[in-house]
Amino acid sequence: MRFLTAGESHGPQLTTIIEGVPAQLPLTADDINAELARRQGGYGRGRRMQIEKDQVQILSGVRHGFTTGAPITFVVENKDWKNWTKIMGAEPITEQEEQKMKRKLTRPRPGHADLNGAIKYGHRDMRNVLERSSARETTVRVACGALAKVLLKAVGIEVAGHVREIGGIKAKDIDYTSVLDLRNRSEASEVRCVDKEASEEMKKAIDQAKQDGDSIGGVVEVVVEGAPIGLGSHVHYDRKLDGKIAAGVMSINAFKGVEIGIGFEAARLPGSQVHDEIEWSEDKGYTRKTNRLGGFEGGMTNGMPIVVKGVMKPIPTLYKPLQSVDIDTKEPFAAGVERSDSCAVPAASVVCENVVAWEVANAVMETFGSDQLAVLQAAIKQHNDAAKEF
Ligand code: EPS
Repeated sequence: MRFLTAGESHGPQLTTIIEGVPAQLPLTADDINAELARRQGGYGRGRRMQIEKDQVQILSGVRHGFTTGAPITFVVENKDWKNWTKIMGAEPITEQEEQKMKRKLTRPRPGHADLNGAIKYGHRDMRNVLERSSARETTVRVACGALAKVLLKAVGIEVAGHVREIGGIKAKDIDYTSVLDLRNRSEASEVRCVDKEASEEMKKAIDQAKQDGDSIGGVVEVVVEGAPIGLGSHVHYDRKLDGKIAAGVMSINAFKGVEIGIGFEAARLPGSQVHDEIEWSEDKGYTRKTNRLGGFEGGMTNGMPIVVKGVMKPIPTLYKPLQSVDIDTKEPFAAGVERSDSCAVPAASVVCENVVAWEVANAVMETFGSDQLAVLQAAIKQHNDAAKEF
């Protein structure tokens, strides 16, 4: 499967076209909208989320509630567009009109794509960079992930995400019985954190950051349960699924690090405390006594839950801006201030969940690829039965 996304933060709409989805998959706009609503929530979001009510329009590839095998088009409208039609319009405008609108950005925000993108693409107005580098784009990446989740669910794979850390406040390690349990408990928290005490502390930290005109980041975690053994491959670097997941997570706006399983902690422990001992039972087949490697050995899934963490840096748009330089005058200035969120980590956990879901669904299609859902389901069942007895 593959997809492209298009659209600017304050343009008319966001669009994605997804190709390679098997036919006969039951799919409705509600499946996608539920995920879009989750992404819009979370403590610490700014005023933009009160303007938008993200709803998908399915414009191709689905008929009477089932995928047809043809490319699927999702469109999500930007309600804010009506306030930006002139500023963001495709039609030429005069210099006087541009000056009157006062929305030209010439003071790049440290940590944002503004300056590098402007130099690279030759834009004197860095709005041309900002509009596309905005995390608004994650709306349609989540729409793709929502579709991936529907496909995964149909083959017995569940995905959940939660927040482990915000602004230096860490959640206690939690015991969860299943991915569904993890999902229900994180869903009940405004910061998507299953530790209730830590949730309250995180909210206070977000309030403080907002009051200070500052922003804070954090750590999110995604767990995938039910993946068959052998998604990805050891035979070539670009077929390793842990590598693809890491690339997907790293590509989310503001993400600066990825860990699989215990991740960086593996550097500090002896091998006997890192690798997971192998067991076999008639009921479950091959399993591991622990899951420190987060479901991966040799770039392939080993049947244990996939566990991925991602680090989000604080959002670079600050109401108390850092020092920058005006690209017209080269004089030092405070960076530009745009409306923004003081913390988007809870929303980012939903994005991360959907990005990981896409990579896993894609690996399922690569390994068991089929044009029809029922054939895919049969192939996975046969593989799972054989792996148990192997
Ligand atoms: C963003 C800035 C804010 C966020 C936006 C990401 O938008 P605005 O400039 O319109 O206030 O709300 O996120 C979304 C719109 C979204 O849907 O997540 C940025 O600069 O990255």
